[in-house]
Amino acid sequence: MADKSTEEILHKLGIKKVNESICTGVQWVTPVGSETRKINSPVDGKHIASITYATTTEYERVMMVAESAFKYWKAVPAPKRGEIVRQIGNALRENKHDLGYLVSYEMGKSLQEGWGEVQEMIDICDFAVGLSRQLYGLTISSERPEHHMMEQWHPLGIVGIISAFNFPVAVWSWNAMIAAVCGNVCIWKPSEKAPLSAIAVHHIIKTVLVDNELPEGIFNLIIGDHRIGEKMSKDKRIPLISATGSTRMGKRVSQLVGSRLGKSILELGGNNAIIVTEDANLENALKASVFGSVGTAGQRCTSTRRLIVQDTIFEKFKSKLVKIYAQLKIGNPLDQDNHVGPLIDKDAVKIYLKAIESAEDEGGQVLFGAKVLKGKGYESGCYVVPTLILARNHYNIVQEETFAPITYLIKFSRLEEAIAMQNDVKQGLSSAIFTDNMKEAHQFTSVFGSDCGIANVNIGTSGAEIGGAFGGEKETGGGRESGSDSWKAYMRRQTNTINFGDGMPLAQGIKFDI
Ligand code: UN1
Repeated sequence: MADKSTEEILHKLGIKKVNESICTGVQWVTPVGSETRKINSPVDGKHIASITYATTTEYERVMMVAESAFKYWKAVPAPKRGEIVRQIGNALRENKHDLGYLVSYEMGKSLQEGWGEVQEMIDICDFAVGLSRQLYGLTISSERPEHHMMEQWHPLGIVGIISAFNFPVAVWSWNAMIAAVCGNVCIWKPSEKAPLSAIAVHHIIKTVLVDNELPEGIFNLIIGDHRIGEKMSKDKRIPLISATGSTRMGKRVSQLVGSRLGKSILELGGNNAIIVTEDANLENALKASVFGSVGTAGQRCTSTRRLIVQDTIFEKFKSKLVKIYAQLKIGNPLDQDNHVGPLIDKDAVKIYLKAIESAEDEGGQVLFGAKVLKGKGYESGCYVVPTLILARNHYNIVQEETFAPITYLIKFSRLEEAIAMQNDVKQGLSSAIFTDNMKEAHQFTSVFGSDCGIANVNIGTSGAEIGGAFGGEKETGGGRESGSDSWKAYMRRQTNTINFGDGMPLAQGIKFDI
């Protein structure tokens, strides 16, 4: 069992020994099934709590309440919906410490990052509140006399959210808070690897929904295995599925949703590179490279996987990087002295080891790491040493996204060559260049530069702010979530032409006399 302070936090967040896995926002539902799953912490290997998986019976119940809640919620004025989201943001503020702690304990990211994740939730609530008064459409000049043309945005209905273990709560909020102010209701299937954080979120938001006497079905949670995700993807009653996770999972979701001509927002794998040129501020480039590579133990879709460094500074950069890696403290992520926590589970450790082996087989040279930690403090078996490998961009393993702290160092001589390598992977999420040379910076962000959804200058590949649209191209899936005008994906656009005259002129000058 978890220690006393953890027990207290779990209790405060409503986590019981065995938890219901279905919530309709204001009501928890006990599943009829008996398939129970134990959730162990990658931090210390201890059993945190269990959940009972949802079955198709509960799935139908949730769908029914969601459909009826949509009829209610879409009629609530958008700024009033924003007011509910404002209160959810405040409830999250009050619970930031505890929820961040649970995220860290359940998933293994550092406590700072756990709190940071809850902060992203709070920030997106603030963003969504403002947005609730800005769901603007355009007016367009009609070619016909005494006609008005305009665009309106209407909610879609039920939005399905499938989220991954690495951001067990924030990704839900990017989708759910925006979807909610737009007038949609949502159904969330969190990762089976980190469902307790999702349960805690629903305990937190329940108080807001109950206090405001809202009906059940606006925010729904359903925890089960991939079969629930498949059901959601096939379900015609869900016009939009937003899925975050592996490219393999995303392809499956996309096929199922596409075959019924539903919409999807896909936020899948990344293979993110930082280009460091000889004109870079080396200290900053090193800091960003290390954080991007080892933050969340390399388990962000925005993690830095490749460092493409100019030949003239390569040796200097490499030796400084290895020195920093040697100083990284690996251990319990709840201890703020540590820099790197565990991987999510032992399967992830196997994948880490296999990737290193593949890199070596292809000619890669391990510069640091390549080790699983054992002994006191590492009992969970999930702690690995962040690894640096001298590699070439075309290696098969370098072309893959490995969800672990493995970073490939690659040399270049001309910027065009570096950009070509940066783009020469299947994924297209995030990218960065470190340079103080204005021409290089602009080239990187121009049409001749990065092909990714995110292209940064003098900051790393991870840690995107919620105000920007988040997502990427190619096998990353093409979806955009969170800020900017991503809200449009959660609404349907309606073009209205209104004739306020006495005649009936036709467009394109067509005459039709009767
Ligand atoms: C993810 O890993 O799925 O930009 C999301 C970042 C975070 C979000 C990552 N804001 O690193």
